[in-house]
Amino acid sequence: MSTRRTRTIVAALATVLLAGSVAACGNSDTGGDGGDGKIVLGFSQVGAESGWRTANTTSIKEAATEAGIELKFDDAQQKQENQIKAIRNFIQQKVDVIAFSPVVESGWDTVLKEAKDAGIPVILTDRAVDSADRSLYKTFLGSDFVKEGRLAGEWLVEQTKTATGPVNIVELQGTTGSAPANDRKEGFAAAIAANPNLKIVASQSGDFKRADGKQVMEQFLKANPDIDVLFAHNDDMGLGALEAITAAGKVPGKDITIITIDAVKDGMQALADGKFNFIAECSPLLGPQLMELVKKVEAGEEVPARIETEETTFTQEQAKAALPNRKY
Ligand code: GYE
Repeated sequence: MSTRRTRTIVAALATVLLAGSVAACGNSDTGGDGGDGKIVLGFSQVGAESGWRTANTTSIKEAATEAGIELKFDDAQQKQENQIKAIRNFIQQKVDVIAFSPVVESGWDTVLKEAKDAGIPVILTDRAVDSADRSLYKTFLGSDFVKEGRLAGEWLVEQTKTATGPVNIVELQGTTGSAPANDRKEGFAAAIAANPNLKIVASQSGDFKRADGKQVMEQFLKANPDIDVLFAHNDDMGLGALEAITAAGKVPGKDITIITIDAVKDGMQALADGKFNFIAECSPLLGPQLMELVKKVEAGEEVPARIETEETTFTQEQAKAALPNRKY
């Protein structure tokens, strides 16, 4: 008996138990599709908050088409309640596989349990959840955000090793409660602890967005006359902050050292132009690997519990060299 058929039966049984009525014993072996045999993937995306996110969405849509997978795509506009709604819709539509990038880490157990009870495998992509029950999802495909923060911090420690006085750092955090904001903060803080001169004097969320990055940086500049370093959890907030820094009469990349994460094209351009000083890469091109995983879990194959994305870091010189071939 095929896994998909098994799942269809499990789902049907769940329906019977829930509704207390006898579900029709359909002979369809095709999950939630229109009968053309394609695997149906329900994907709930965080939103469209950054250049990274746009590149990630494109990668997923293109890879689904390439793999012959029918994609039901939902944009949650950075709201957890929208993601939960989308996942419930996918369950109702009996899609074959659900994948999503959880906007925040907490609060997913109930809906994940619903998917499990319906016999629909779930894949986490890009961001993790903090659920203790590891049986609620098959795998997590994405970056090591703690490492990204640590690489950013280690570079700064190296640059400032001869500093004799305090080095004042401001931090633009990503979306509050999100895995990349929590982890990048943690990795960076751990790395800079190596040099007691390095101090975070202000740290606030800019929600991974350009406009918010600009606005929060304006406040930072008003409250702290002596900012030496900006650590932004993504390129977009760093790009927004550039405007605030210039408007305050300071030269980005010189008066204020700027470190970001992602390495999307606009960020790489700012780095090559000398406005940023260092970027830890975070790859958004997760589509092809995700589709491979979708096929495997749909077929009932075992997959590794964690698949980590490979990434690097860029200095200004390295950005100049890499820019011409940058895909996103
Ligand atoms: O760094 C940021 C985006 O979850 C890795 O989300 C992703 C982050 C990325 O908004 O730009």
